[in-house]
Amino acid sequence: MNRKILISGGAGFIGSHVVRLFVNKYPNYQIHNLDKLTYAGNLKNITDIEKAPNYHFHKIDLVDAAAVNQLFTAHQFDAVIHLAAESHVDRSISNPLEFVMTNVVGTVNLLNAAKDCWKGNMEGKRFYHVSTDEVYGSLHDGGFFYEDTPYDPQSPYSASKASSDHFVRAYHNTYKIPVVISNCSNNYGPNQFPEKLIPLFINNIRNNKPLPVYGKGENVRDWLYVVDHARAIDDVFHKGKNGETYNIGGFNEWTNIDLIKVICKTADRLLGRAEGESEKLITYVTDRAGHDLRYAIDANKIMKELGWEPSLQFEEGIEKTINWYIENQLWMDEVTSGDYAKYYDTMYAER
Ligand code: NAD
Ligand code: TDX
Repeated sequence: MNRKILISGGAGFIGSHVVRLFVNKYPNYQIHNLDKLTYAGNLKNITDIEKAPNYHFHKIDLVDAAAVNQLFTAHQFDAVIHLAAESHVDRSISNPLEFVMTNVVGTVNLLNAAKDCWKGNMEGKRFYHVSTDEVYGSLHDGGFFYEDTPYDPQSPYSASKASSDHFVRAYHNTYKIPVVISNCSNNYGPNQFPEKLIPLFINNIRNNKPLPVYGKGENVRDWLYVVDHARAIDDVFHKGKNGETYNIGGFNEWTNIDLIKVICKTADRLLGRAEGESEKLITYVTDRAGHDLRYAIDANKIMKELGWEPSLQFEEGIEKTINWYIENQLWMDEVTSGDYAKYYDTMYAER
């Protein structure tokens, strides 16, 4: 089947893995990547597929409704996989409005473009919204987040994602847009911007810089390898039921401090350092404001109904990840120096 799919946020961390999977696995699909290329968007993440005949890139800000409408009208997409977002909790604490603009207004702009284009013919259409487990709030007494857990977002980031989820459901209910939503736990793997815990700490270990642990390091996160999230997105996109939500997670919970010790130990081995060397860099710093204690996803629905399961054990995934950052020092250097931003001008100058 031929399809024309708009993927938003495809030059970011998770989006780049989703774009790669779809471009390679579905040569009959035309994959259009819409991205504003903020600090988090990096076309170097997808140089391996940028010349594929079924791949197209559009540098567009989702907040620009006219540009989004124009793109939709020009290409008549029959599906959307929406990943573009401001994604870092600490940035949302210093600049909440930026998160409202991209995550809420940007999502509504995309919904409106789909609604107008698909009016009168919703057959075979699909608007897939990629969201986070953080919309469910913070767990304190054990248990898991289920698909019907009430929303209770605690940070400006999760409030903006929760709001976008509500808009997607409202458009399904009001305008009958065929939608599907997934809420995933923390991702790790290659190409993650080094403001997030794992790439930041790997880079700091490499450079013998302090490892800033927020509070006591007792917060718990459930970690999933990014390629397994991309595989889950493929399953939800193709097999998920209209109007449904699917939770995605790795059943892989770690306190931050235990996770950091695993990273230190693995990095010592891979870098040929004495065991215990990197742990000396651990530095406890002031906690994040309103720091959610624990996230834990129950992923049984997607496993039972869609047959998805994670392919990698955590020990294997974290070693692969640390190795990737060690072997791709140039990627890290360009990201930390800001040089990657020049790539767009060179690559797309005469297009
Ligand atoms: P990211 O920050 O690495 O990438 C976001 C991408 O969106 C970037 O390429 C950026 O340029 C683009 N973007 C930002 N603002 C835009 C705008 N106004 N218009 C167009 N493009 C814009 O994020 P990520 O970690 O890859 O997350 C992708 C999605 O998955 C987000 O919706 C996030 O909420 C969700 N999610 C992330 C995680 C995680 O652990 N990283 C977990 C669950 C869900
Ligand atoms: O320097 C740090 N020190 C530290 O202790 C950083 C950057 C983080 N932390 C802690 C805060 C969290 O408890 O580590 C944990 C993970 O932090 P982040 O990598 O910032 O992720 P988190 O806040 O859990 O949110 C992530 O998972 C859900 C993503 O950033 C979101 O986009 C996703 O929706």
